[in-house]
Amino acid sequence: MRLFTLLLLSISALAHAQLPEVKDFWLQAAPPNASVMAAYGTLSNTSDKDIILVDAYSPAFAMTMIHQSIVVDGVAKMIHQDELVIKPNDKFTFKPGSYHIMLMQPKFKINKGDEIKINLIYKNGAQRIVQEIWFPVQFH
Ligand SMILES: [Cu+2]
Repeated sequence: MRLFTLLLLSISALAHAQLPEVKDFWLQAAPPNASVMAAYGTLSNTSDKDIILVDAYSPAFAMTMIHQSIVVDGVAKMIHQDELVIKPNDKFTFKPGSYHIMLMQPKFKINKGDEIKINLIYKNGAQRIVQEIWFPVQFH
């Protein structure tokens, strides 16, 4: 079923718009009962058009947001990102202390070695395109 869905998504994606290549995604393993986790990885734009990431959603969490961590006057803050633009032949990396996919309120216990799904949502004109990715929970 999962393979079938992926194939279907790949085919429809090719027909409509280019999706980035997804590389090295991982979810930082957290202590039991942690209410907040973060995912990291790289999106590569191998197309000749901008790719615009506007949202993310994981069925394993109550809320998902795209954030950038910054430090202002010695205070750490997280800034919500409305859209991230990946230029043609460029890549974008989510990494600790910088951009991350913030995952809040897990719906079940998430352990090291689990595979978690996130849907990345891209904007293509008025259209929204979904890219479903699976990646491991691990310590880095
Ligand atoms: Cu955050």
